[in-house]
Amino acid sequence: KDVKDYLHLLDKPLDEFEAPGARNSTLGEDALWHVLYSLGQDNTYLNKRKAYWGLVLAVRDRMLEKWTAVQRKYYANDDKRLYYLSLEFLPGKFLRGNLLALGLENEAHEFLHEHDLSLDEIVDEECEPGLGNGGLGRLASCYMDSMATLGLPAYGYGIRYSYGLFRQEIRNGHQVEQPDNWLHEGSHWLIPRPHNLFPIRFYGTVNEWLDDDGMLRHDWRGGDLVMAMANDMYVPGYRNGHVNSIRLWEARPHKEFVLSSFNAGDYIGSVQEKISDENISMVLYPSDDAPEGKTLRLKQQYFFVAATMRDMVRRFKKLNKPWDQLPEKNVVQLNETHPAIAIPELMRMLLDEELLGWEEAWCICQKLFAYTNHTILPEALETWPVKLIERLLPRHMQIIYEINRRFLEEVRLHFRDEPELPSRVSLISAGPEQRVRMSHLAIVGSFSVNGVSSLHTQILKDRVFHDFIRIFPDRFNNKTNGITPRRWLRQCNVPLSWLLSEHLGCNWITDLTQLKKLRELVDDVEFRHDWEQCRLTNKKRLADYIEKVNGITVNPHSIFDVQVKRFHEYKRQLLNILHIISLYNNIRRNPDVKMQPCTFIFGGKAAPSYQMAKDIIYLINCVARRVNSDPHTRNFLKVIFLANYNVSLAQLLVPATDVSEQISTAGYEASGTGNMKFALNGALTIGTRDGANIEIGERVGDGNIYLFGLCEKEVLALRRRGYDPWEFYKNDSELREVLDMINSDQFTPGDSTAFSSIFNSLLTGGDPFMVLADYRAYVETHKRISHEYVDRDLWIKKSIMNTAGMGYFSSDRAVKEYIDGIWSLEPDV
Ligand code: BZD
Repeated sequence: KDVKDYLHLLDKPLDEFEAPGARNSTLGEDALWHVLYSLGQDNTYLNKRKAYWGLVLAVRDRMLEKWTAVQRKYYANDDKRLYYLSLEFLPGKFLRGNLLALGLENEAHEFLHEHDLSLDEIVDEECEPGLGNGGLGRLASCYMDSMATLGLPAYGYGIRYSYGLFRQEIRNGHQVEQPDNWLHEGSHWLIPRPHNLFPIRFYGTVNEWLDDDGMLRHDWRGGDLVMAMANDMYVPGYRNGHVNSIRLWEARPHKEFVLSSFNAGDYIGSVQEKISDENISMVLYPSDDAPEGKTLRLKQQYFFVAATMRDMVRRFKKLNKPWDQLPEKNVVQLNETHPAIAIPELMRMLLDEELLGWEEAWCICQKLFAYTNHTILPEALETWPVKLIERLLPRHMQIIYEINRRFLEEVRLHFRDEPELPSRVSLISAGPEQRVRMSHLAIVGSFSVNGVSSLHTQILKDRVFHDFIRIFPDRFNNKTNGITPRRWLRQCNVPLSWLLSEHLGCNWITDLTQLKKLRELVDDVEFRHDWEQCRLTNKKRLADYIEKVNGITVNPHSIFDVQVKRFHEYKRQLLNILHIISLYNNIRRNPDVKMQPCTFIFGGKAAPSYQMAKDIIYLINCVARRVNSDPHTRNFLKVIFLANYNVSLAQLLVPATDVSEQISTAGYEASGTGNMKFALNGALTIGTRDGANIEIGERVGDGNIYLFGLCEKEVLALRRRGYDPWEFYKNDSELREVLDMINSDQFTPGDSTAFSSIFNSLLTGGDPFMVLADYRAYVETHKRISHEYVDRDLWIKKSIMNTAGMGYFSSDRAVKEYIDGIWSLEPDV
C-alpha cells in the first residue's frame, strides 16, 4: 500500500492540536519558496538536495512559530524551568521525526510525490549529528523528546561541536577513524544566535577586597576570555503544539585578532589565538565510560556550564524576584559529573558578583542542582588535578576548598567515632597528586542523586557511594531509564506501528502502557501471522542494506542475532565471538547438522585509544572473513560487521532483530537502553542479570527472556574467592579449542600473534570481566534459542509478549518520575 493511504490510521488526528488551515500556505509551497529565496536556487525543478533543504526550512518556520508562542507562555505563567545540562546529545536525523511530531508527514509525502521524489530518498540527504558517544547522549535526546511531548518548560544545554564522534571505517578488518564534519553543508536545524553571547574567563588571578560590612570579597580577573555563542536546536512535542529547544554553545574568539600582534606585523600570530579559542568547541571527546584528563576537556566543561548559568541567571533576573526564589523557579539536572563545575560556578556568581553571603548562596545551590550517575566503572569516575583547576579556574578551586572544609567539619561532628570517614568522602583525594573528585562535588552540591536502573542504584548505595548514604540518607533515588516510543517504534518500525494502531488505536504512541493489551491477542492466529510478516519485512530491508554495503547476501529467514553498542571489555563482545567460533567448529565437524541458519551482526565504535577494544573489532572481522567464505558453513552461519554504527543504523537494525545481545558482566552496565529498544520491537533478549535487563525480565516475564550467567553477587563472590580462568580452559574442551584458535594463525594466516593480547587478557591477565566463567551458560542458552526459534508459534508469541511488556520503559514514564520525584514541575498538558 502507498504510505499516504495509511498514515492517518497511525497517529492521533491533527485537529486535536491544530486546525490544518491555520497557515495559508502548504508545506510544499513554503518549501518551494525557500528553495528560491533562502537558498537562492531555481525552484522550477527540484532534485533531492533542493527538496530536502526546502522542506527543512518550511518545517523550521512552523517550529519557530510554536517555539516563540511557548516561550511567551513560560514567561506569562511564571513557570518553573528545567535546565538539562549534558556534554552530549545524540538526536539522530531530524526531518522524519519533526514531520511526524508536527503532523506534516502527509503534506510532505504529497509534495515529494508531485516532484517524483520520496521521503525515504530525501532523508538520505540528511547528515546525522553525532554529538554524543552512546547511551548517555542518546538518553538526553530521548528525555528532550518526552519533555516536549509532556509540555514541560525544559531547556537542554550542551556544546555545538564542529566535529562529532568520528566516522568509523573498516579497512582490512581494522577500525579507522575519520573526522565527522557534520556541518560541512551547514545545518538549518541549528539556528545561530550571534546576539546571545557571553564572555567566559580562563586562568587569571583572584583579588580580595573588603565590602562595606567588612566582609572579605573576591574578584576573579585577567586571564583569557573566550566568547560563548548560542545555537538553538528545536524539539517538537508529539502533536501537542509544544516546541522546546536545546541550546548548544559555540566558542568564538573574544576579539577577531590580537591587535597588538597584528599591528606589530605578526599576522599569523594574531590569528593563532583566534584559532585556539575556537578549539574549545571543535571536537567531541570520543571516550565512553573513560574520561580523558585533558585540559581542553575541562575547558569544554567549564565553557558550556558558565554560559548556561549566565543564561539561567539572565532569565531569572527578568522576573525581579529575590535570590532565594532561584530554586523555586529553576532546577538544574546534571547529566553525569561532566557539568558538575556548575556548582562552584553558581557559587562564584552569587558570592562575587551578586554579593550574597556563603550560607545563603550555598542554600540556593543545594536546592537547585540534581545529579544523575551513569556509571560505576572506577576508571570512569571523573577526577581533576587540583593543580590544573587552580591554574585554569583559580576562584573555583578556592570555592571547592571552602565547600569541602565546611562539609568535612559537619562530617566530623556527626561521625565522631569514624576518623577515617572524612578522608573517604572528601572532595579532594590525597596522594602524590591531589585531585578533585567530581562525583563527590556533585553529591554534596545537589539535593538529589539518582542511578539509572534498580540494580545500578542499589550498587551506588551499597558500594560506590556507601559512605554518602549515611551522611545524606534521603538524597539517593532511582530513575530507571526509558526510550522514546516516537523514534524507537513509531518512526523506526512503521509496519509494526500500523499493526498496533489497527488493533489498539493510536494512543500507545503517548501512553506506551497500552501495549499490555497485546497480551489478549497472542492466541489470535491471524494477528500472529501479521506480526511475523511485519518482522520479515523489516528483516528483508536490513538484508538489502547488508547486501548493498557489505556485499554479503544474508538469508532473511535466518536468526538475526545482533550486538550493537560501544566496544568495551565489560560489554563482552568477546563472549559473543567466542561462541560464534565454537558454532563454526561444530558445523564443520558435522556437515549434516540440522540447525537454524544464523546471522550474527555486530556494530559499534571503539575509543581510538582503547587498543583492546580495537583488537576485538579486528578479531570479529577476521572471524567474519573466514566464516563467510567457508563453503561448508556458508548456508548456516554469517557474521557481519556493520561499520559506523550510529542512531540511523540503529533505527534500521532494531526492528529487524530476532535476538538482542545484552551480555555485560553483571554489575557493570548501569542500565543499557539498547536492550529496551530491541525488546520494544519484539526481539528476544539473551542477557545477563545486569542493569535494566533485570527489570525487562520482570516485565516481559521469565519465559520470554533468556537470562544466563553469574549475577552481580556471584561475580563479587567469585572474585573474592579467587577466580582462575585456567580452570575453565582446562575443563571445557570446546572452549579450549576456540581459545587455542585465537592464539594461532587460524584467522590471520601467517600471523599467529595477532590476537595474543586477547588470549593473554583472558588467561594470564585473569579475565577481569569473567568471559570464561559465563561461557558455558551462554553457549547452552544459545542452543535453547536456536531450538525454540524453529517453533514459530512459540517464538512469535514470545515476541509479542516482549512488546506487550515494554510499556514501562517509555521515556515518558521516566521523565514523569523525574518530574514527581526530583523536579517538582508542572507539565503543560
Ligand atoms: O549511560 C551509559 C551507561 O554505560 C549505560 O549503561 C546507560 O544506559 C547510559 C544511560 O544512562 N554511560 C555512558 O554512556 N557514558 C558514561 O557514563 C560516561 C562516563 C564518563 C565519561 C564519558 C561517558
